[in-house]
Formats: sequence, C-alpha cells, structure tokens
Amino acid sequence: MRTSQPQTIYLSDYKVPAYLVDTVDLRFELFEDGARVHSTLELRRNPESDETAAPLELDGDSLTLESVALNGAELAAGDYEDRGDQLVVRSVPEQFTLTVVTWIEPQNNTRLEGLYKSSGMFCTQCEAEGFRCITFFPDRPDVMARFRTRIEANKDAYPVLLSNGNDVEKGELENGRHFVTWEDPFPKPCYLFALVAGDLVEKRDTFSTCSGRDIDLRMYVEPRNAEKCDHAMDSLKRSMRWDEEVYGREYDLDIFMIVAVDDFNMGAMENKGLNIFNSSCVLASQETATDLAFQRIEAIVAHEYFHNWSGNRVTCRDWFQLSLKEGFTVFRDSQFSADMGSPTVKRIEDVTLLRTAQFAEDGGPMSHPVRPASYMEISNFYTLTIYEKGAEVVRMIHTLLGPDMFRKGSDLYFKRHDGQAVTTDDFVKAMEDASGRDLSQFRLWYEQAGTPVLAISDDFDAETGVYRLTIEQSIPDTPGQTNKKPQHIPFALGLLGQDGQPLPLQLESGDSGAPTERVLELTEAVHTFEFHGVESRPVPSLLRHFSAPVRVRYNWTREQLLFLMSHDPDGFNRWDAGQRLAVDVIQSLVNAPDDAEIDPRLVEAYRKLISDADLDQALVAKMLQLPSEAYLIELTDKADVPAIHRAREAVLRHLAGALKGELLGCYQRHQGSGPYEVTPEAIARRSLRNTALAWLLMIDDEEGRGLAVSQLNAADNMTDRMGALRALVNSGYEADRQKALDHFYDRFQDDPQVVEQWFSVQASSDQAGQLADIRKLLEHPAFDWKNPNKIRSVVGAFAGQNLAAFHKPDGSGYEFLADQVCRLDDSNPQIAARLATPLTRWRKFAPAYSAQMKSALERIRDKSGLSRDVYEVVHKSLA
Ligand code: 0A1
Ligand code: ZN
Repeated sequence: MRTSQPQTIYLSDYKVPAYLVDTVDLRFELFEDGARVHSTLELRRNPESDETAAPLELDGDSLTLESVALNGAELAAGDYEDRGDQLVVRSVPEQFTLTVVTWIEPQNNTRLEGLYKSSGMFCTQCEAEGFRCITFFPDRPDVMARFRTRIEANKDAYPVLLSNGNDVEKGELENGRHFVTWEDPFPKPCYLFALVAGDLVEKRDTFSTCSGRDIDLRMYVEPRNAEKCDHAMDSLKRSMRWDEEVYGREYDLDIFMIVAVDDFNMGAMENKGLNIFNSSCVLASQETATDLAFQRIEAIVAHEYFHNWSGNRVTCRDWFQLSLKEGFTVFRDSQFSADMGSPTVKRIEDVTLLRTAQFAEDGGPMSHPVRPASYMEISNFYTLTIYEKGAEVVRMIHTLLGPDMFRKGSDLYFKRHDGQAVTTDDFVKAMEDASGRDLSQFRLWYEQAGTPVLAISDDFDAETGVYRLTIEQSIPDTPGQTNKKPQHIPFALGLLGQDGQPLPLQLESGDSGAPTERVLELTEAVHTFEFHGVESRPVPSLLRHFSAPVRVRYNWTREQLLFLMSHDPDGFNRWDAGQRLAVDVIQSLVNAPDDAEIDPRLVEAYRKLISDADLDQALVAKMLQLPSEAYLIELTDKADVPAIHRAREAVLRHLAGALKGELLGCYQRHQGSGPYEVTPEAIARRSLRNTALAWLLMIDDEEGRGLAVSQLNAADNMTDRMGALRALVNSGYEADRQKALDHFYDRFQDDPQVVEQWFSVQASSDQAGQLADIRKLLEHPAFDWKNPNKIRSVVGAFAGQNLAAFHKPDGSGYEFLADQVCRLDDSNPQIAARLATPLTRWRKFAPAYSAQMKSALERIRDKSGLSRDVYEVVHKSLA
C-alpha cells in the first residue's frame, strides 16, 4: 500500500550493483499460519562498482524481520535499519555472509506476488519484484546467484515439495513434517526463483536431447486435472525438439517441471527448470478446452520453455530491457506456432492482436518505447508493446538479415552472453557483428514510441512504362516524445498485372529476371521507387506479410481490394484486402440511415469465399471474420461505439440474410466425421461451421437455431459445444439461451476452467451481458474476487469485449468498472491496474462518452491509499 507518492525510475540512472551475491541458501518452514524464511547469502563488493563505501541495501516488501546476522554473529538493532522496503546494513566487509530470517503470511497474500497460496498449495511468483516479498535481497536481474533451497512442510498436506534445479536431499522431520532440498547449478536472478508445495499428482515423460541426454519431464497438477496434461506435455516435447533444430538450443538441466495453479496474475512463468502456469494456459482435454485454448497452450508452453535460453541463460540487465527476453521469445514462439500449423494463419492472428490492441496502446496515454526510459511500477510494463511490438522488431531484423544471418546472430548472442545480464543493445550488436550489417538507425525502433504511418501514393506513366511509388513516413508524438527521426523500415511488396499475374519488380529497366517480391528498405522521411517495364497500371500489394508494425495509408478503391482478395499470392495480404474492404463498408454505414445500401460487391466476395472449396479453408475461416469492434474503434477518432456496433451488426445481418443458403451449405459440408483431432484442417473446419452457425443465428434463422441446439447436445468437444452455446447466447432466442446456459453450467460446474468460459461467453455478449446481468454474475457462487481468471472472465470480458454494453451512453459501464478497480486495488493491484485499461483510453471516444470515462478515472484517482500500479496508469492517462 502506498504511503508516499510513487517515484519514477529512470534508465539513465542505472548503476551496476554495489554488492554481488554468489550463493543463496534458503530454508523455508511452511505452516498454516505463515512461513519462516531463513536466507543465507554469500556477498562481496562488486569490483566494477565505484561506490566503494556503499552501505548494503536489500529490497523488501511486506516482511516481518526476525533476525540479521553478519558472518554468523547476530546484529544488534543499531547495526542495521529495517525501513520496511529496505534492509540497510551500514558497515560491511569486502566479503561476508549475511543471514536474514523473515516471517511472511502466504495465506493472506492476495496480491499473488512472492509466496502465496492457491487452492491449498504454496506457490511463488517472483517476476518482476516478487522475491522481495519473500526475503530481503538485492532484487534486480543483474544480481545472479546460485540457489540452494530447503523446503519443510507437513507431509500429508504437502507431499510434493519443489524448487529450481535438482533434488539433492530429502528426509523426514518431527511432527509429521518432511523436507526436500533443491540445488540449481545455474546462477540466476532472483526473479527466476520458484517454490511449490502441495498435494499434487505427477505426470512423467522423457525427452532425449540432440546430444543424447535423457531429460525427466514432469507435470504437477491437482488430482482432478490428471487427465488434462497430455497436450501440454506433447507441446513441451515439440518445443524442445524445435529449439534444437531451429536455434541449436539444447536443454541444460536433468529435470524440467511444469506446475498448474488456479490463481495466477498472468499466463505463466519461466522459472528455471520449474515453470508455473495459470491452469487455463496449460490444462486441456477434448471435452473442456476449445481449439483456441489448445493452440494457446501449445504457444505458451513453447514460450516459457524457450525462455530457458532467451531469458534465463541470457537475462536482462534491468527491467528497461524486458523486451530483450520477451520480444525475442514471442518472436521465437510465433515462429514455432507457424511451423506447427499454417504460417499465414498465425501471421493473421499476430497482426490482428497487434493492430487492434498494441496500436491502441501505442496511440494512448501509456504509450512507451520497446525499451522504456522510465517507469513507476514495472508490473505495468508487461505490455503489448514490450511483447508484441518487441517481437515485430526482432522479426524485422530477421527480415533484413535473412534467416541464415539471423541464426548466425542468435548463435553469437547466446555464445557471447551466456550467463550474463544484458541489454537490447547487446542483442542488436550481436546481430550486427554476425551479419556485417549496420543497424544503427534500426535501433530507433527500441527508443521511439508510437506507430509509424506510411502515406503512400503512386502514379503510372503508360508511355514510359514506369510505375512510381512514393512512401512518406511519419511517427506521431507520444507522451514525452516529439519530432521523431525516420526509422529503418523493411517494406515488402509486389505488383499485380491486370490479369492477376505477379510482375517482375524492375528497379532498373531491362531487368526482366527481377523477383516478383522485394523488401524495400525505408530510411528517409520520403522515398520514391520506380518500377520499369510495366505495361498497364498495376495493383500494388503493399507491406506483404505485414513486414513492419506500421499503419499504411493508401487510397485503395474497392475494386482494387476485391482484386487483391482473389489474386494476391501473399495469403496475408489477401486476408488484409478483405479486412480493408469490410472496414470501408462498415465505416460508411456508421450513422448512415437505416435503409442505406450495403455494397453488393461485399456480399458477392463473401459468397465466393464461402462456396469455394478449393481455397485454403483455414484462410477462408479467417477471411470470414469481420473486423472486430475493437479494431473499428482503433481506426476511428472520437468513436461512437454504439453506432459502430450497430453498423457492424447491420453488415453481419445483411451478409447472413443474403448468404443463408451458402451458410447452410458450408455448415453441412464441414460436418466432419471420424474422431476429434486438433489439426489445422480440423480446426479450420470447426471454425467455418461455427462461423456459419453464428451468422445464421444473427438473423434468428429457425433452421440455424435447430442446428445450434442439436450441435450443443451432440458435441463431443468443447469447440463445437462452445460454438453452439455462443451462437445461442448471442441470438434473440432467449428461452434457448437460458436453457443452454443452465444445462452447460450443471454439467461443468466442477471445472473452474470451463466455468470461466461460461462466465465470459455471457459477459462478452450484448444479449446476455448487460450491466444488470454482469452484477448477477458477480453474485454467482462460482465467482471469486480472489481469482484473477474469474475477474477477467466477467469484469474484463464485459469492459474489453462487450463494447456496446460497456459504452452505454448513460456512463453506467464506466462507473461500474471504476468501482471494481477501486475494490481490487486493495487486494490485487496488478489486476486492478490492468482492468483499468479501457478507461485510460478516454480520449479516443466521442465527447459525451469521453467526459464520463474521464470522471470515472478521476474517481479512481481520488481513492485513498491507491496502489503504485493503479496510481501510475490513472495519473498518466489523466495527464
Ligand atoms: N515472464 C512471463 C510473464 C510474467 C510476467 C510478470 C508476472 O508477474 C508480474 C508473471 C508472469 C512470461 O513472459 O511468460
Ligand atoms: Zn515471456
């Protein structure tokens, strides 16, 4: 809880640590009313520090200090100072042993940082600064030490005791207690420390590495989840193999463990050798998890595993470098997912998230560079910018260098910095040194915030056969940054002739063997490129594969977009052309009269898509998804959300009405037979069917209703069950909706992950999730204010996905959210700050809305004892 105004921390103030820690010896005595932590540190002065007489300062948070000893002798009260957030020992020798005993109360820890309890088990979350909630320690990632951890607890209640590394000793103690000691041979920062104690079942497997070592793979879950581990285990083995084959990275310990916990602030955590997962990001079975969940789990398991090299072996010097590990690891996990399924579909999914949510963040009050220059609360910087834009930045290096040089660069990076805590600049330097390329201007991607805008114009000279493309880049101002310099942007493009054929891109005339796709490099504010030997005005296919995280402004005609939708050889750009067309049609209907015509060409384009069985069905499934309301809002200044909602729904209904026959045909065609499989083809099939069903129910089609009800009853998997349930919930068939929801709950009420889906399907629906309904969900016996997943599935889904209900003109949605943020601020500040995000975007909306959003924010600002987390987002967004 805040007692004084939060301080801003600046990258420019970075200093090497005054003391280093060589070893950490921990002993945990776990009890029901608390835990005693004995910590023995071997410390020495850092020879690289110029602060020769600095006192020893250790970080702490919410600790009760019991004793401090220096070289075995207990210190008297005057020899040290316990400032609450710091333990200061004024006078220490060059090298010494410090023993600190603290008492903590995991059972009362609702922030879920440090050591806490979840469903009766003890577990930890130490990134970013949670270790200081366990014991006093130099809690910064550039202090790396070897850890030895002894855990003592009651044997019946906590038969499984885990920490990082290898178990080296175990035994019985008095009073029904036992202990296990773990030793991690790899020096690590304390944010990678983990401990788990509970009554868990163990699932085992093995993985044989490229050098022939057998790794013991273990998953620990609550007994009721024993049958939900296979998918994560298989994903883990695929990840381990992939990292060997694609990056040459072999696993280093003998054991790799995964634990599932129900109460967790984020998705998962890469603790050395002991990854801890939010249950919803690791447990899956055909009956309980959707295809989306299966894919998410595979990606997150891979992400955490890949951190073993990109994050753990080579870690961050300070938290400003967070994207060093996160951007690179997201890039790696997205390459992995692309390799496991369809690269085009994966790219579409990544870009959808980036353009919808990261662009919104980059254009909002919390906008920050991939390497921020300052922060108040580091937990607020686990953002889409650090993760997703950071991954795009690494992807651009990959594009500029090509795959072989990129691999050389990553090999050099891992070799040069193994065991070190480094910076994003070290990463770029390794890429430069390995490839011989100059990335000095490219580094601006790490320093400048904001999404670059490329304004593109073209002209064609029929006489000379020259097609000219002019690209002008600009980067909008963001908080604290104006007058930005042009960035180095890889811009992939192609040109299509009138017959739909790709044209050779001749930058000089006569080069008829020129490639049909090029990556142009933009470095200046304005570039003009000339393409020769062009017979007639081509259609440009711009920014293929989304080769840079930028906004493209080009005046496409609807004809051109329709042409690209069916001819572009780049699948990503085909999809993108469809999105741009749909956006254009929807935008033209916002605030138009009810009887305004909907462009018949859109209907025909969709008719073609639905009926063409020769097209890649996974791509068709993506192309049938209309741009989301969130994306449409992102593209709009002063958004009127209810009007956008109405326009989008009008287009959906119109399409569904006009294409009813095709939709029914599509539904039947993709019925599928045989056993359930999670392959790209099967996923596409289910997605197409469920989209067809959802559209049919949008027009209250009786046949569709019948299909939904029977699909719900007959489904042998959660994707189909949820598809039917969602379609019914979003339909006007109120009696069916309620019956379906009740029946679903009866069946799955004992499964928290499914109950979360049940909450969120209602909270995100404008039919079932009006404010009064949301309040009822909060009163539901399965709702739990202490569980972040439940909060996200009701409050988060309402404010983030049920946009028309949240943005009710009377402001009730905003008031509601402000109330929940205030309520959570006391118990879980990290979650409270994240939940406040929709309100922080108040400037984006039409005046009547934005004024009310702002006043809801002001109400949060005025709450007494506001946490640092919420303080930062609220103050920055009101500034
Ligand atoms: N490093 C983890 C995510 C993570 C970050 C912060 C946390 O607590 C504040 C917890 C987990 C990852 O990237 O998977
Ligand atoms: Zn990560």
